[in-house]
Amino acid sequence: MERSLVLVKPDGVQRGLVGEVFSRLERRGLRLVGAKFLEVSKDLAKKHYAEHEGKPFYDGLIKYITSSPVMAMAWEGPNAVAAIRQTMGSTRPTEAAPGSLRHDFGLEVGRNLTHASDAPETGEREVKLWFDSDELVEWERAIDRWVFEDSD
Ligand code: D4T
Repeated sequence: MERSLVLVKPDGVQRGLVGEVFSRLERRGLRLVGAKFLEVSKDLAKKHYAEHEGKPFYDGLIKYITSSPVMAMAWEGPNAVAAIRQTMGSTRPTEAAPGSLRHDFGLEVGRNLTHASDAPETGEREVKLWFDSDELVEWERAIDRWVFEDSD
C-alpha cells in the first residue's frame, strides 16, 4: 500500500477547488488517512521544496506556497502515487491529459493548483514532513474489498 501527500495549493484553495480535489480522489477509490488546513511556514516550505533550491523558479515557488492557506492531505491505496499523479495531470497544465485536474482547471505551471508526491519513497517522506503520527488515521472502509484487490 502506497501513501502520497496531496496539497491543494493556495490558488486551488482560493478558487474553491478543495472539494473537487477530495471528490476526485475519493471517487478514484483512494483512502484518506489525514487532512489539515494550514498556513505554510517558510521553514516547512523550504523543507518541502529543498530539491528545487537554486533553480530560477525557487523563490517564486516559496512565495506562492506561503501566500495563502493550503489543504494538506495524506491518501493511501495500491499504486496511490501513480494514480494520484494521473488524476492531477502533468506539472505543466498545458501538457496535462484531458480530464485531469490541471487540464480542467489550470493554465500555468506556477499556478498548477495541487501537489502530489512523485514516488512511493517521496510519499512516505512527505507525509512524515507534513503530518505528526497522531494526525494520521489507520482505518478500514466497508468498501475496501471492492476497491483494493488485496485488502486482507
Ligand atoms: P508539485 O511538486 O507542485 O506537485 O509539482 P510536480 O512534482 O508535478 O513538479 P516539480 O516537482 O517538477 O515542480 C515543483 C513545483 O515547481 C513549480 N515549477 C516547476 C515552476 O514554477 N516552474 C517550473 O519550470 C517547474 C519545472 C511547479 C511545481
